[in-house]
Amino acid sequence: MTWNDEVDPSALALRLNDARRERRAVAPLTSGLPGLAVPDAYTVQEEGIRLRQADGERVVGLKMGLTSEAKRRQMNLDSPVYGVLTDRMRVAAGGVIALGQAIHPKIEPEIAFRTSRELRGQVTRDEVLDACASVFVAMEILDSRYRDFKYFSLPDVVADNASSSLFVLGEVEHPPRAMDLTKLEMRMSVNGALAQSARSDAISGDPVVSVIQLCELLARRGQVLPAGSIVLAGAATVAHMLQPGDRVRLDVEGLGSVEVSAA
Ligand code: 0L1
Repeated sequence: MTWNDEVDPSALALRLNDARRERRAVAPLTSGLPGLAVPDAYTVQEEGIRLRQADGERVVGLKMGLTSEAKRRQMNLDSPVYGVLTDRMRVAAGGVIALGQAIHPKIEPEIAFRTSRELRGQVTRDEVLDACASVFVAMEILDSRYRDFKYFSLPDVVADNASSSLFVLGEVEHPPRAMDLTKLEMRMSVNGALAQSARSDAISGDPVVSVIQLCELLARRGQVLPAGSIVLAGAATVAHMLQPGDRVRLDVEGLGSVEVSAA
């Protein structure tokens, strides 16, 4: 579609930004704009990030979404997407998520990277490993700004910053070549009981492939993955809906653990 005065990306971004700030679920954008395409949706996402930057937030990295087959099937959405992480979205390891400040939050087990060099366009697995200073355990809290999770389409998710809300990072960072990143057992427990488990190759077949895909998606927008970025490689399983009192812990073989609570 082409933008006109009625379909203005800034206005759509403002609608989603207000929904986030006011913790109010809104109708998917495509319910009024069925022609909204994924590239247009990334324009809305970028406008939304500009609003957050104008409010003092600093971009610290990117997240991949819809990386596991389990998640794609659950959401009935078929390709990976990315969103942007800001400093204000970070929760300290062991910290508390205030559920009253969210709409319908859910949490997912992830693996994260920290880049030490810029990555641009088509990159190889070796180039990603060379450009990443470290790999570590992470969880992402999603909080789609749309009513009912199941009615939205890919452009809706993209425009809504891939549902990203908060993230928590493990405190111990490891060199990315120190282990086989495709074979790590990941176990997420809630209040001591196992809630989700998977092997790390559930993330796009290999979490490093997720970073390769991120670079390709960014290149389509004429963008690069900057040095010093945190990259959440995407979830290995479906998400757990957070309830007050939940204590969520993720253990990843070889990478350690991280915990967060919900109140
Ligand atoms: O991180 C993700 O998988 C993005 C997908 C968002 C859909 C959802 O809100 O669960």
